[in-house]
Amino acid sequence: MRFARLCASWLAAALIVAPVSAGAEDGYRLWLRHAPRADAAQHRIGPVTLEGSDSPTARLARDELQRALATLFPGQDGANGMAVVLRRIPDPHMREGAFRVAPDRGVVRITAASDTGLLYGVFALMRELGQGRPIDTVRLDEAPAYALRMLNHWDNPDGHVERGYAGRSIFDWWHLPDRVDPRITDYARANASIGINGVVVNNVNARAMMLEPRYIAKARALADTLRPWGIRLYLSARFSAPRDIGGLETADPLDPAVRAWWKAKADELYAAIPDFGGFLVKANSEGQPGPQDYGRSHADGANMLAAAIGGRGVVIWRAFVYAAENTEDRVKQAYSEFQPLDGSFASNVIVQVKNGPLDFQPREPFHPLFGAMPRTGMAMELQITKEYLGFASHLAFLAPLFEEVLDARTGRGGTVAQSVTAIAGVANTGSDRNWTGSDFDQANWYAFGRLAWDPRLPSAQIAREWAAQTFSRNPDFLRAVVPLMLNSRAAVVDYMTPLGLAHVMGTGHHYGPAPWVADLDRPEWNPVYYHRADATGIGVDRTRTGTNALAQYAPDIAQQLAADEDLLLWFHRVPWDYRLRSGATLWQELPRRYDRGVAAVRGMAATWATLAPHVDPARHRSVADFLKIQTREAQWWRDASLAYWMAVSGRALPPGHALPPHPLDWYQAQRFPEAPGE
Ligand code: BDP
Repeated sequence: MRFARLCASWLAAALIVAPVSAGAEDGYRLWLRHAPRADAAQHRIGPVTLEGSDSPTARLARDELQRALATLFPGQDGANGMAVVLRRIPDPHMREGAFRVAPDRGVVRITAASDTGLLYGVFALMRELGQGRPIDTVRLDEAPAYALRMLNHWDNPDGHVERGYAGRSIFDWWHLPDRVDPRITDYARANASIGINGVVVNNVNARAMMLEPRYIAKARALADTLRPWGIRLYLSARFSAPRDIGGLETADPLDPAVRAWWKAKADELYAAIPDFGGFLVKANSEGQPGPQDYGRSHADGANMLAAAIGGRGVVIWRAFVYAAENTEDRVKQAYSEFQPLDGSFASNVIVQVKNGPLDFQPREPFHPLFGAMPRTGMAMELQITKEYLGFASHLAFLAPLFEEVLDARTGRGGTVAQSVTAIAGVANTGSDRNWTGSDFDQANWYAFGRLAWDPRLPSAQIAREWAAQTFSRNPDFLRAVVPLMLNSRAAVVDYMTPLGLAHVMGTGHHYGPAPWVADLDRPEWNPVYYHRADATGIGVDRTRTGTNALAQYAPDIAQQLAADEDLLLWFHRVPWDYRLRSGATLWQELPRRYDRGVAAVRGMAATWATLAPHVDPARHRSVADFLKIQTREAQWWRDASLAYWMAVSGRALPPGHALPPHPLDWYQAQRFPEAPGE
């Protein structure tokens, strides 16, 4: 009898896992694989029940947990096991999305004041179980640090993704609204599992077309699919839309007809999508139209849209601005333009600032606007897609980069994390089967969501959580892979942009090294603008004797930044024989850093090779192949950069460093017009 029941439940469980385990691992299931636990037989898991709500979201939460438990603990028949009760409770003190998980007299209780909170509670419990925790020891009491945790997709309506390295857009605009790709549900579920609750579905370099009725119908179908997962849809809006598609002569934000057009457009959007999140706007930046075309300020433009949206949503206005006519140091321009506007933005405007003052480089100081606009709602924008960090083929775990900026003290009362009310990440998803182009880039999507939920989470914890759920919870595996991940971004800094160098990538596509480029139209498009190397020295003087960008920081922070040798060439111009605190000269230290970066990548590849016993062959192979590419490209970065620094400085390499195998003009002659993402 006992045996028969065991067989029956084994069979039931096998049926549940069969469709998943039958195919090879291809990364599609991300960190939500719920691989069966080796200790499954030692646990008795009971049924999952739902109390206090029967909404689509609450039912999703229950079903999600039921399915996960059946996969994590195969062979359970539900009898005499630890039951899980999801219960919505009226608690005005619980923030939206907050939840508690606690064992209580033989059951596990997940409680929340909203259905989305229940859903997050379920995913949080699954995360713990996925790492091997016993169900009756899980105790969680969490609330999100930010109300807005958003992805920004730079996806175009034709399916191309700007700076996308994972295939085409996942949004199949052409077939919407009639066909909503089932993948959108899986995408929403993955986002919900890490707490992401807002999605801007189109590129900041926006087409006005996205606001036409035909596209509003498409957006509505997407919004309907995202909604049960607690996700609101937002649109990037082109500022000149009243002219482009509205038949008006002007897009002047103070013109009554323009204001009326946007108000009617917002009403039309809310009629179709009652929980529409609002607009994201890139204005007067890199050729995009904006209020300055009419002599108006960023605040005039943002406030006009904010009035159209009203209390229904927000306007997210980007501070990524720099102008061709402006001779001011590019890294100073956003602060110069926006800081004086503090206090003049409407309450439903959020100013979105990139993590650093330049542009998503492997390493930058934090943006001086953080903490400098206390009367303005601020968001931080991070780039999850690796435009400047080796695309999808380089393994670079970005949590340490995100953590570095979140934890930075602004000197104006608190950290960067404390100075913002929202977090946005430029998405790295695409139509590739594994979503992000490479398996390890899934970790950056995951890390973004986890840090937007709780910016105090240590990178090491995030790496461990992700790797255990995605690959294997074997302790030997985790002991090797977590440090590999944690050191990977520093390796990229070493082989691409050591000691505060920046923006030395190939023109346009940003693939590979090109520090020599000096012939582009705008001065600040040229890598030479960012290092100014010649026979006498290298680096940009951003102290008082130079552009004085340092003065945009609080005085004690400016002092610290000025003393940070890892940012040496960002803030200072120094002779090649400049002596570092270690006693080495700059010319001795530079090749050491490049070599250290290349060696680190070789080390990563060697470590990964030893992990084959823990990872399924398909994914192991794919990561190993990418590491081969990364090893070759890290070497290329090192060789090309050193060949160029040798030429401009007129110096031979210090002893102990191999000569680049090719002359400089060989590196300069490389062309990659087909590089992805541009
Ligand atoms: C740069 C990208 C460009 C984006 C721009 C932006 O190269 O494709 O449009 O940022 O953030 O990093 O607007």
